[in-house]
Amino acid sequence: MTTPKLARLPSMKERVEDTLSAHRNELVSLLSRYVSQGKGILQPHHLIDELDNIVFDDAGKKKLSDGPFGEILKSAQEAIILPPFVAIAVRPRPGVWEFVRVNVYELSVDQLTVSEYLRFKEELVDGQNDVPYVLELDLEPFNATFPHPTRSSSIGNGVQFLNRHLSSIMFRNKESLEPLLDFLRAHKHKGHMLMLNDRIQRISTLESALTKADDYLSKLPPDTPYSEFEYTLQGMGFERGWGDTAARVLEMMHLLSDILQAPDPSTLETFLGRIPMVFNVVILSIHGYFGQANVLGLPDTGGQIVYILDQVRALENEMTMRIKQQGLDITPRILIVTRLIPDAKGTTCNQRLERVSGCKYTHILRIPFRTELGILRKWISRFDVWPYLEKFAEDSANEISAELHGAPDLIIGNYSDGNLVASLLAYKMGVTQCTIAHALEKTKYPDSDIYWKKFEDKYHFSCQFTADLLAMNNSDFIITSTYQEIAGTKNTVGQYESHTAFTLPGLYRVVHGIDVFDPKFNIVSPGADDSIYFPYSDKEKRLTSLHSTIEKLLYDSEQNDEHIGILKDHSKPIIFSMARLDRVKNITGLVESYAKNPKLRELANLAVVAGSIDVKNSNDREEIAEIEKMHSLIKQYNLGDQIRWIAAQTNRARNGELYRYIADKRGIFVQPAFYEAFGLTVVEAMACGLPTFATSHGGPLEIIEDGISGFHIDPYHPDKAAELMANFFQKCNEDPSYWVKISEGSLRRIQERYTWKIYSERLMTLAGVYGFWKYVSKLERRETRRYLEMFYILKFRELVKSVPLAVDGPK
Ligand code: UDP
Ligand code: LCN
Repeated sequence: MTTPKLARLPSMKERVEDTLSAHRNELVSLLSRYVSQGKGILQPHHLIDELDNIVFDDAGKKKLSDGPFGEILKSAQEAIILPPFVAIAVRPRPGVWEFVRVNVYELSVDQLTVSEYLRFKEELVDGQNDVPYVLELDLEPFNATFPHPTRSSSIGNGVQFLNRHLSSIMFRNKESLEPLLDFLRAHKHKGHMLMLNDRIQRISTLESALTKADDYLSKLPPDTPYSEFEYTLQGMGFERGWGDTAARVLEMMHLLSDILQAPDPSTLETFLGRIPMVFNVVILSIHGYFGQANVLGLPDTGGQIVYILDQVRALENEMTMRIKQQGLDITPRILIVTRLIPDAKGTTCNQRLERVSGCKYTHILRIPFRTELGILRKWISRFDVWPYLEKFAEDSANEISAELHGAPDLIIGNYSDGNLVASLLAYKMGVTQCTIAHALEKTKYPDSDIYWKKFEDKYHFSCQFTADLLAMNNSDFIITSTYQEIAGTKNTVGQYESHTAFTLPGLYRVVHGIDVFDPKFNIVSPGADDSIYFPYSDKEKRLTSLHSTIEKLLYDSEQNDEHIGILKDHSKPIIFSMARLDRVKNITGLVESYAKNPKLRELANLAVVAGSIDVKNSNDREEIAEIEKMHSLIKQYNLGDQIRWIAAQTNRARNGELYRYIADKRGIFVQPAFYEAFGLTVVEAMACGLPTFATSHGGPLEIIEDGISGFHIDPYHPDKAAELMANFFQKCNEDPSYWVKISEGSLRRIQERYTWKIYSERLMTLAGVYGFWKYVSKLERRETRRYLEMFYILKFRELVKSVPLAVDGPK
């Protein structure tokens, strides 16, 4: 019998060549149109649009678009045009890339490697350049032996994959269980052994000790406290950490027995998640005003702070509960380490230590930016912090050790600056590192890699992208709020994915910067504090006492620094938006699209909470430009009696009630950003039951199910977005139950997916599994880390020198 041969899929090159022979004229006509546009980058919609423009009969076009080349075009992410060449970056599915180049004059086709493609792309900037040695960052060889999933749908489920790998490969025989035994014997707290003592040296001893303990414990009443059998268990080789009662100890021991006999992924995850490993956590969030009051909406001060303050409350509860259930009498500690800003503008950001309200064991520890010139007194933009971070990391290491009387067990970095410092600290202290990006800037600014020099003065992306690469590779695990943050969607590139391969001409070329299939990636979404963001229909909890100040904010006729504009007709529903007044948030875009749609202006009013109203109150360059634009739009479109512009609001409880007040009036929330990494306001509005229209560029695409729990809008098609809103209001006028239907859809979505309880359970489990993985992947990825260290020293430190130090004005 002959074995049937598997048909080989045609390569990209073959597919283009096949099309060239089958539809030569059509393809040449299309490619010539690309080339005629001259040197440059074409975006996916340009590529497809040109297909419609070729002068061929419909059948010819259809053949081309349905054929193999059409498939390539549909998954093309960009094309580089350097006549006579067209090079196309094709992404058949999330995380998978191929590159092909056609010479349109000679009709020849090449398949390119990443490196060749990037080199070709560099010609856009550098012209033809034959330098044979360009620095390439390539992390692939270090990760080649690590296990990876291959399906795009597995991306972001790292821990499940790792558990499957560990239970099938690592624990396949008795010898391979040794690392688990070593790991259990390694647990100590302040010099006291936890889990196992010296009596258990071998797997076989562990097995028999577990049997003995089982016999003994199953005869005790299940709620017998640990202290009553502590000495007996100690004699068998067990120390504290298994549980607080006989029942819980037994349960934990059964999990281990099961793993020793026949490990399965979910038992392993539960067991590792319950081992006492995390008592002290350090969370780094450096830039901005990190405070508990009067800070939100200030420049660079937004969701990250809300996220962390909610996160620590949930985490402290989870840690306290787990430690108690582990039968330990240990007080957890969480330190949020941030920048101390002496000129604190009426906030507490000039205090060294501040307890977090609602927490017992969590503090904000502030450390100033220091240089040879002394301490920096003023706030500076997150784009300018790079020269301060190394010293900040050193100072933090000392202060953290003093506060915790030792090293933490887990370090969590936030945003590019926090993640870089987390990498320096975790490397130095040998601690498990978790990375949270919140927003990677690269995807927010199109072509900010290839044309990085254009952005450099304002944004210093050369430092930021380098820091991001260092941190994401140094980290033991990465938490993201959505799938798209890692690997995008079928048609769009993910934030992490955009760091896979790119080039910074003149600096270095990244050929394998990150692998989105790496099992270090996990989607763990944040929630919204349910004591502040609860449904408008929850009558008992409503903060009606705040309604008079809310009404003043919205309708008071006084025009001042806190609000301008008037909502003349109080009976109309309100279109509401709230964001920092950054360019990317596109609040001005919303105002313009509202202004241009008479039907929408007729049906609803517009109220936005954003930034400052007077440029005098801002020292942020982007915010100042947006403030000026807001004023000019209001004037140009004569919006004075249909818009209310309210300055940044820092009172969270009142903001919560404001969302609900808007819901009472059957309004909507709009998030119009050009790009939103996640979008906490979207979750907040939905948690209050306010129908939400949010950008399809970024996280909200995943948070909202279009037409069910809200609506997607495209900020690049503002007229369509305005029309969608107008139609919504019209439909609600005809049938008021439609508003309720969408409102209920939003509430359901939040309860199912976006809660802090789910988040904190997951995070603690991940800390356990990755702590174990770090321990058993023996070399602790040391090769990668040494390579990254070299890159840090040779490249990052040099780049930082080009960022000017800030100068404090007169006091
Ligand atoms: N926020 C606020 N007052 C403002 C603007 C924003 O309290 O004037 C809060 C908002 O409620 C949300 C956070 O700041 O909790 C913004 O988070 P989001 O994720 O929407 O955006 P980011 O600012 O992090 O980019
Ligand atoms: C930063 C952002 O830009 C937002 O999209 C996120 O919601 C926020 O951080 C919290 O992660």
